[in-house]
Amino acid sequence: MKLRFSAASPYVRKVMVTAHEIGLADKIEKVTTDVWASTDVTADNPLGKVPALVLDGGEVLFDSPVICEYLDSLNTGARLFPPSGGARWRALRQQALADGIMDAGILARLENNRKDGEKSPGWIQRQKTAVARGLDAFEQAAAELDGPITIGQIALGCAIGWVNFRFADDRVLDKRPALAQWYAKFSARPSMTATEPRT
Ligand SMILES: N[C@@H](CCC(=O)N[C@@H](CS)C(=O)NCC(=O)O)C(=O)O
Repeated sequence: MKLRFSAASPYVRKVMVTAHEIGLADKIEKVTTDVWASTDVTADNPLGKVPALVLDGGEVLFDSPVICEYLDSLNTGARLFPPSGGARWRALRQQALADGIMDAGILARLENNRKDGEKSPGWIQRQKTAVARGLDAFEQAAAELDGPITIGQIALGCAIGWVNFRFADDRVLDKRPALAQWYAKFSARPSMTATEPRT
């Protein structure tokens, strides 16, 4: 399998953490792709985004929730996507919220990178407030993070890791003690230490 890869992308990291957790990381060939310069990523993903996973038969999967669920279908151990019931909807909701934190954080960062005079402080604030509310929701429901690892926890670990990487000065865990405690443990997993974000 070939993965359109960026070492800074939290969505790509979700895929790689998932692959490590189920022992498939060495089956994935990384194709490093700069989405802002690439001329051929759209051949694999019409949206021009990473991650995209090219299967051995040539079929392409995107985006990160679809790729992670595909990898989990190859998993011979305990499922990262609980198959049914309340556990499934909880994990999917957690994944949606964590992915939304990434989405809002990236929108804030892209806007902030625009030239002075072109950027909208109000838009940046709106997105950063969404990040903060998302993290607050996880803080309030931190007890739900106990239990076997799921895609919800993986997505949250990657979201927090990315926010810490790109917005280190915000120190988002300082005022969220339950989340800080959970993240200290989760980020020590080999799947997380092997995939730390890099520019
Ligand atoms: N919903 C997608 C989001 C993927 C995404 O936004 N990736 C970023 C890199 S972190 C990207 O490729 N951006 C390029 C663009 O927006 O044109 C997923 O979960 O995979």
